[in-house]
Amino acid sequence: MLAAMRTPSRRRARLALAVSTAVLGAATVRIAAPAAKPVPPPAFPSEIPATFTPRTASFDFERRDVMIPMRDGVKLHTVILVPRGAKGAAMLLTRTPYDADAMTTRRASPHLGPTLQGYDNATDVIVDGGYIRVVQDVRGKHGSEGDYVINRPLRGPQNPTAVDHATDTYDTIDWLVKNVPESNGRVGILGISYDGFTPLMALVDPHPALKVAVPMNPLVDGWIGDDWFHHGAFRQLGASYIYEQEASRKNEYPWWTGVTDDYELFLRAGSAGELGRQRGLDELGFWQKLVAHPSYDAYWRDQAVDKLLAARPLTVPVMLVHSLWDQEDIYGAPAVYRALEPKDTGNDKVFLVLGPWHHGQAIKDGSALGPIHFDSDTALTFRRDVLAPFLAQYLKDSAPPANVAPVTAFETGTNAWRRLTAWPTGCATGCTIKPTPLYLAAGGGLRYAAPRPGDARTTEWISDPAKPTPFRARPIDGSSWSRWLVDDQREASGRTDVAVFTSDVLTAPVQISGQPVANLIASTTGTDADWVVKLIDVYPDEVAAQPELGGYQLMIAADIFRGRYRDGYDKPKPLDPGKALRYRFALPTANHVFLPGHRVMVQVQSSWFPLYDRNPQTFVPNIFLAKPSDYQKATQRVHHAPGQASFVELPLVTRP
Ligand code: PG9
Repeated sequence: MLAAMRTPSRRRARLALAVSTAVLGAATVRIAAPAAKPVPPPAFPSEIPATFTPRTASFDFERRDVMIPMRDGVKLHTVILVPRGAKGAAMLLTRTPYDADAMTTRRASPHLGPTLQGYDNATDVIVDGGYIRVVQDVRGKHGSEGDYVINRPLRGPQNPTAVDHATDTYDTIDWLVKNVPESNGRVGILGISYDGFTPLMALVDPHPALKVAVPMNPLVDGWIGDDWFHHGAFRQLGASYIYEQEASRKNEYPWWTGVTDDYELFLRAGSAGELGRQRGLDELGFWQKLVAHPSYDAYWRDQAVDKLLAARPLTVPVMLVHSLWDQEDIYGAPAVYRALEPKDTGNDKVFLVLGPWHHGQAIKDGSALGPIHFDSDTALTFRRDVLAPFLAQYLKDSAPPANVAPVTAFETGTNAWRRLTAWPTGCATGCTIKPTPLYLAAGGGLRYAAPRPGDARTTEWISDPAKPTPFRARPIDGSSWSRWLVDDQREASGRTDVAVFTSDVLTAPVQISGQPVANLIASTTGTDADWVVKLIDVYPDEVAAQPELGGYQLMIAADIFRGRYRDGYDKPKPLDPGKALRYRFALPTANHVFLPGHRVMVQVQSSWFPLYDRNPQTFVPNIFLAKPSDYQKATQRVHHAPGQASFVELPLVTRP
């Protein structure tokens, strides 16, 4: 079809050329005259108008794109979506590095709900609530001016400028209340992850119009337990995120791997530092800071948000939303709760929600996580019964007080929501939490009784950096990343580089609320080592209602600890080879009931690759810069002898 049309048009062009030559020739004979003026090229205007204004009069919302000036003159790109006919409506603000335009044009639609759906799945709360939706690019990203610094620290030792997320939020709110006439002058701020970190920063010297903050899955401490390190072990899978976020303002350079299995990619690179060099990450400011600050020094301490907020007054009600299987920021929300709760003397400022979710699942379908089903859409319940009334109470002019408990916690195992007065308490009244050691025992046992004389003293395995233990079944390609914390741990328990300890079948429920604590007595033949401890619920051999759960090994709380930090996170030291040393660290928050018929399991291993970089097992000052020859096999031993007992301390709920 296209080829057939091409020939006649070329012929037409040749004909036109012949005619104009003949005419010009005739003219030359009759007039000996001035040189011919150059013939202006024919006009053939672009079909695209210089400006185009979409006809949106029929839309049920109005979109305003504005550049809001900050106190230093930098302007931040902000999208304001005002429901048509809104009057006296409150504003819900999200501040993001993830592109305000993309977040507000997910689908072209004349309706606000579908327009936001996709990125902002809490449309049931935002749109049905009649709020004015405001989404702003943080400074330095996408449409905003200024310089980008990941998780820009507060003004102070780590930020020499006069601006930070607290001042930018203040200036934004100040502009909004003066320039959005449809608003009632009240603003709430909410968001997930990075966009959950910004609501926390908004609590520092807040604008008086800020009435409520809902940080969901916020990054709080990037070294202890959120995105970048866990207890000193580097989360190198974050390299792709840093690359895309920092290689350009508008994320123009997609990360590439060239392999189907990230295990191969990171193993071939050698160290995280070497991967950074090969890929140009070493040109990016944040990567340079990671490499320069592998330990918990002032760079990290000064920007730990829980510590910052603990040192300031709390005036704005805040609801911290935590996901019990958060694969990215599993530390943050409960840490801020611990920091703020003592200030909340009236028990009316700090609220905590614990849901059975992955990172961000609170605004998605919360009926299941992987194969684990929760008997109802838990995320919908949260949004409808907790989040919506909570926001309304503080933002709407005449909303009734929300009947929201100080702590709303989903109990996994029994699949029930609990209304609690504080966290952790285990039950509404009368329960106590009794830290109870569950001992690793000779022969792979796990019991409340301490080790006995005469039992085998250690369990050992070889940890080989040439074959690190995968954190999930290979190939590891990023798919289903959000579900990896609920992967079946049978994959690991069958390996020779994973030590496994299992209880007898339970005859009564075992309920835990809070952070289990790993207390390992361990030795290595190397001079550095990583210790991964996983607390697991082992399902009965057969589960009639859901056969694929027969024998399933579900992680309830698990984390990694880099051995060099056993004397202090800021004091990396070589380990004494062969010496039994104590490693004590808290695992992430759990609220779980191990049911009768189930068993409790603890797995211990020395790598979780490639999510975490490999420990060379030879002490080097900076693991980012480890050389291939530094990576050495080691024999690891956990001890379970009298006087050298390893255990996991359970936050056991005891009922009156
Ligand atoms: N976990 C992501 C993140 C948070 C904070 C800093 C950098 C990354 C996120 O999902 O936003």
